[in-house]
Amino acid sequence: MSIIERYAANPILTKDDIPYPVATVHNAAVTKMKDEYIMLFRSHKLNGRSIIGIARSDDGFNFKPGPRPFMEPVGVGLFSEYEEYGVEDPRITYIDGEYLITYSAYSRHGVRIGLARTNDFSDIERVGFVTEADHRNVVIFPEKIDGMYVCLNRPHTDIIPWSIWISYSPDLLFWGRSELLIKPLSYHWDEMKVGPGAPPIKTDKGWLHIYHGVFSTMDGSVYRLGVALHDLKNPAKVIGVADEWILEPEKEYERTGYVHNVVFSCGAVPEPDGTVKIYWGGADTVMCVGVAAIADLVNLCLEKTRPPK
Ligand code: M1P
Repeated sequence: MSIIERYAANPILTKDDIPYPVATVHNAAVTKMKDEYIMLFRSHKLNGRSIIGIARSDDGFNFKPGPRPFMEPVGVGLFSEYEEYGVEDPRITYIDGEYLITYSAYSRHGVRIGLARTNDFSDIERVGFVTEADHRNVVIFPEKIDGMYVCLNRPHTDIIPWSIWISYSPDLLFWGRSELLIKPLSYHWDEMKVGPGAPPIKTDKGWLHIYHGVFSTMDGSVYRLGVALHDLKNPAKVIGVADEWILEPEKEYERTGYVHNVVFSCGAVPEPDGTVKIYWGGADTVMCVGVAAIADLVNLCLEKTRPPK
């Protein structure tokens, strides 16, 4: 039996549900605002560039998309220069009474991470860029630790493999004290690259972090999901990285699409009953959800581990 139970009616959102023209609906952040689930999803427009849409749900499974995109590249100022090619792969963190949204901003200068904030998902304010090029996959912890904001991130580099780093900030804009935490492992399902997935979830055993790992094959790359556990007081201390993946492309809607063989998560919602709803893009084309017991994911990190680096 799989550690994540796929929702029987997956995919939960596709391009056919969206009331404006898009080619894909994938890699969505999801959060809860009071009792409502808010999803921010990435879509390729018909010119191949990405925008971010919004959808809402009462139960976390049935989502109704909004009538228009939520975030598109802006046309003026600093943001226009760095978002020119599109905005992608949002993550949402609720902290200090507001929702922070990190997203990949693409331009002729590469990819870097933008930060926006909102109180209610009706308006957003763009705050700034929190990395230079080339970075992707920034997830912010939902609590300050020792007075500092904390994030996991993933620089691109050809010198070391794409790895998961941690950084700290006093004000959300200036980040530093960076350290490499988790590297791809040779001849392992994540040997090509790893990257932060959903913002970490607080458990009594540590911060549970769902990440993605990539394996290169003669038939292209395969994207899977894994889990790691970070110390609650010092998240730079990795308590355990599970040796086995928790989800791989198995269903037709994960194996075939815009990019084959991809499951990619940008969001997970912990529930009061000890389960977590994990959201992932299937084949960079559709949105899916599954449910896991948080204790099972934590135990996997503690009982079947591989070295973090
Ligand atoms: O096509 C699979 C994924 O490829 C990239 O992922 P990464 O950040 O690991 O390089 C991104 O383009 C991601 O959006 C996409 O799902």
